[in-house]
Amino acid sequence: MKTLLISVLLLVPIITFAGIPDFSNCSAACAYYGFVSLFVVPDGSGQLLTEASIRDLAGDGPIDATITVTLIDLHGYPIYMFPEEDVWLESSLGGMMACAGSVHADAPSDINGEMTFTSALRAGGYSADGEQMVVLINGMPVIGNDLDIKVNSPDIDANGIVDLSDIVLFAGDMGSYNFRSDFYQDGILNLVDIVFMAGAVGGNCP
Ligand SMILES: [Ca+2]
Ligand SMILES: [Ca+2]
Repeated sequence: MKTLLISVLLLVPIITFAGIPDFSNCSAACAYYGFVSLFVVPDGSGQLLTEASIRDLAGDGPIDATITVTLIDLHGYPIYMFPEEDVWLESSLGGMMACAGSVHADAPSDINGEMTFTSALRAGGYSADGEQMVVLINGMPVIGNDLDIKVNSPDIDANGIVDLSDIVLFAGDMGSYNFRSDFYQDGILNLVDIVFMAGAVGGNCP
């Protein structure tokens, strides 16, 4: 009986802490090392993270910017089957406005505690200069792993739908340069960006 009791007591911490992320050990990494741009639309019709762009290097081919998150628990073990909806992305200064509950990991974590982001992000808004992407686990940022991914969207005013108000802002940017309207991210605003804008009108959050 005494042995059983000791065994049970020893198991308690494991049961208590298993599956709880240890933020000092969790990490997030982008498959591409360097700055990338991502075109996002509230209806999810934007670029996949596996097909991101490098600003000013259009034509260089799509860039795989898959984000991989590794979840480790308080005992140092990988966390298996952590829910995908509890791990999501935000931009560091709030420039990207994600559709509610939409910008989360692809699937629950695997046996190595890993989960990925590869899909197009359902979002609007745009990143400011120097703004990065941050992974949050249950609302807590994975510190020290900011990702050099900037987004722009035809939903420029970030209200969840691409409509006339966005077209007005877009038209105001033409003739000069503004990253927020450079949807085909080549460092210039021209007809190609207009085509992207036109194709996205009406796209809204689910
Ligand atoms: Ca809008
Ligand atoms: Ca462009």
